[in-house]
Amino acid sequence: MTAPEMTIPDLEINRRLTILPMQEFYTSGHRTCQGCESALVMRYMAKVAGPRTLVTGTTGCMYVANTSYNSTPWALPWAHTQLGSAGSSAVGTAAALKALMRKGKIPDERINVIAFCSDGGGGDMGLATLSAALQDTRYNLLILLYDNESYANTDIQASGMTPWGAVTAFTPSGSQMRITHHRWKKNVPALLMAGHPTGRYFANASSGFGMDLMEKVRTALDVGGPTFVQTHDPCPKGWDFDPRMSHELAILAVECGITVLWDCLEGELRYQGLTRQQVDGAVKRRPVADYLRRQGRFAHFADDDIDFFQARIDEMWEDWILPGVLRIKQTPFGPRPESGRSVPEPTEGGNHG
Ligand SMILES: Cc1ncc(C[n+]2csc(CCOP(=O)(O)OP(=O)(O)O)c2C)c(N)n1
Ligand code: SF4
Ligand SMILES: [Mg+2]
Repeated sequence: MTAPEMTIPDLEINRRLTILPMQEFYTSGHRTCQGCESALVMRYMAKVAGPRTLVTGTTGCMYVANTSYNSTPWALPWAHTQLGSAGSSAVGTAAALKALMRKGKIPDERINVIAFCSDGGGGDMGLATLSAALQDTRYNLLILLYDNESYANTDIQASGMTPWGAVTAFTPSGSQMRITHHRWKKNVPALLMAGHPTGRYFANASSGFGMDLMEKVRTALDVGGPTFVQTHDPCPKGWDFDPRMSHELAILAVECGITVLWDCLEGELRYQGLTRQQVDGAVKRRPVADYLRRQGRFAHFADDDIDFFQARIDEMWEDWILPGVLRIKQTPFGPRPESGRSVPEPTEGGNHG
């Protein structure tokens, strides 16, 4: 069978997307929850990757809900890989392709390799494999981490990327202990970027900003590898809100400065869209309460908890030298001007760690 026509021509690295193909490569046939933004991320990712793409994905919602018996939304070659092994599966797939091409068993052509994982399988369990993949400069590969902020598929357990204070199956709120999740969210894209100078492209995106997300996926694929993109995806089941609000919540997280749209191409850090306007001071961040108060997982928050959350977000915007990206407030070259904030501890009932 001849390969389907490439629907997006090869782009120069880092070009803005102006034309999108009509074709979908993640289609109907999945069983994700109504309003699942991670499913939308898969659709965006597949659309801009095009048909000459191999995808692997770790155990989780985007595996289980997309592989019901005799039914799948994938119109691309797709394979499941074990929870925690996105990085190794990306390297293995890219290495196998290269070997087949070298031996002349398949034509030597560009084939995208994408391995996806979520916060549990990538940000916690599989971090070591992501690290190994991002050190391996022999292959072109993209790792996409869809962050739905819990181990969603096994009924919403807290991960290292679950926001502070959120209720999950493992971190309920009770009369004695209002807050039982005490860990501040792990910043995986910055962690990977800071520690892997061999990585060519790192990006933080949001399901609420589809064009930005697709441009980031496309940039990653065009620059080659190794590359990493993370997306922030509201999950109605895990976060406890009406599915109609999914997209709005993703956008709100950016408006409040909780999700930061940034990327780093070959060592050059940039901000995008609304985030960029916030960094430039052209747009003010909304209060985090606007985002938190719309979700059942934060319904137990007292005003003090909101204040604590707001102070942490303010700190990362106002005191960090790279706002919202890396917690560096002071260097031998000096602090950020106007900094000097101290973040309060959560108050009675909110701090039982
Ligand atoms: C090694 C291993 N441990 C535990 C499990 C059980 N398990 C399957 S899916 C899953 C949740 C994964 O969470 P995440 O990676 O965040 O993906 P999500 O479900 O949120 O899409 C778990 C714990 C497993 N499949 N393999
Ligand atoms: S639990 Fe969340 S991530 Fe999983 S399919 Fe439902 S909405 Fe999507
Ligand atoms: Mg998850």
